[in-house]
Amino acid sequence: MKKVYTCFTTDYVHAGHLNIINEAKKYGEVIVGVLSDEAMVKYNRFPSISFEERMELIRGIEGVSRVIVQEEVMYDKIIEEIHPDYVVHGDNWLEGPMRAIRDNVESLLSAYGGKVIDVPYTYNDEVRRIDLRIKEKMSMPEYRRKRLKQLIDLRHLVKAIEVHSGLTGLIAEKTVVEHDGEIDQFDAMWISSLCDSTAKGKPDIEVVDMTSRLKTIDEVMEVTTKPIIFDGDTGGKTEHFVYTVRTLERMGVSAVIVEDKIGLKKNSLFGTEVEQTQDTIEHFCHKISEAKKVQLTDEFMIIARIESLILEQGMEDALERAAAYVKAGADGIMIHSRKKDPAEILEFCDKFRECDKKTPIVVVPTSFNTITESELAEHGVNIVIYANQLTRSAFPAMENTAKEILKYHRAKEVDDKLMPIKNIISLIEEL
Ligand code: SPV
Ligand code: MG
Repeated sequence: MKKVYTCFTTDYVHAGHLNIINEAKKYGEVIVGVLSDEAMVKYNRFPSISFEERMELIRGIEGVSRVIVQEEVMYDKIIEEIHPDYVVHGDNWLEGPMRAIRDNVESLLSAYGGKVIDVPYTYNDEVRRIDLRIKEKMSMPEYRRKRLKQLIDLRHLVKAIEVHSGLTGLIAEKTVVEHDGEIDQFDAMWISSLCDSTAKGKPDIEVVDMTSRLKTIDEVMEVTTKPIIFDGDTGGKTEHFVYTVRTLERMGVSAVIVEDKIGLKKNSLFGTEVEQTQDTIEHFCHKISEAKKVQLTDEFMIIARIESLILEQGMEDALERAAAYVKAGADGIMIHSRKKDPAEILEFCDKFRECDKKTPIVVVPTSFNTITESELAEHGVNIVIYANQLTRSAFPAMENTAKEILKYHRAKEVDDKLMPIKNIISLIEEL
């Protein structure tokens, strides 16, 4: 009997999957691979049920003879292992980033005469409804909140991008690329104080009040499922910060990053060019421990941000603070620098990791942007935040469009730089 292989990334079986199995059966014995959580997160979305439950779900489909694990998005290992005569997949992989997976399968199979079978993808109301329900479930606080911790365990490095609106949220949620045979997407979203303030035309000095910041979170949450890391600035007074933590946790935010500055906060990238005051270790530890006391789940994370390198207080100070903040209950450490050279960040990470193997490290490589994600991960970094690049790319594009319209007294000259009207309309899905 011929071997037919198909891989599922689903947590719900609908008519489309049954159709694939029925087609596959026509060619021989059907083996179904279930994509591991790690691979699924990279390629598709976070599963809404456990890996074991997903295996069980597929075992229950009539006509499936064997269910196995597929550890990687690309099929090299699995094809080597089972040597199928056919690989069956929905024809949705003929387009977009998934095309690279199909190409990979086709070239592996052609080496020994195997064949790809593309089955017409099932688009109907039931499939759409199920997709929508899963997305809605994933956006609920009880599913979203814990996701950051889960991702830290699953992913070699968690990648977050800045968002400050529904639209930027959609970019973080939906952008998937294929590059050099790898499929990738962002894992999480960063609600930056700089970009949230900039979007409102205000300076990054905690002048945009918490009600407004929470409204931004709500807008983003409405249209996304990925976990949120909130830039909590200094957290304000400890007595106020505890309320912020309670609210963020209830909303389903996964983490707040709170920085060890006090008084009028200015953006860190100004460094010592402006007056900024670092909090005392004792006072900041008290802020962390009071906030940890009000937290109701163990899913929410309070990440302490150290400004010693920004304020030129030296490596020893940064390391001393890191140890103290972890002792006070911080669930992670963010270390920041405004140097172009990543050396001081890497030195911090290496030294911190000598004594603390577990506490997650977060970095924001805005200035030290030559460093790659894998280099950061090698030095023990767990979360990388691209903190402002969406805003910085949108602003010049919009400004240029405004200038061109003023120059030519019409919009024709800029039209070829703009997203077609049809695309902007279809960017937003309707319920
Ligand atoms: C932000 O994005 O608001 C940050 C990171 O806090 S930084 O601007 O580098 O201080
Ligand atoms: Mg900020």
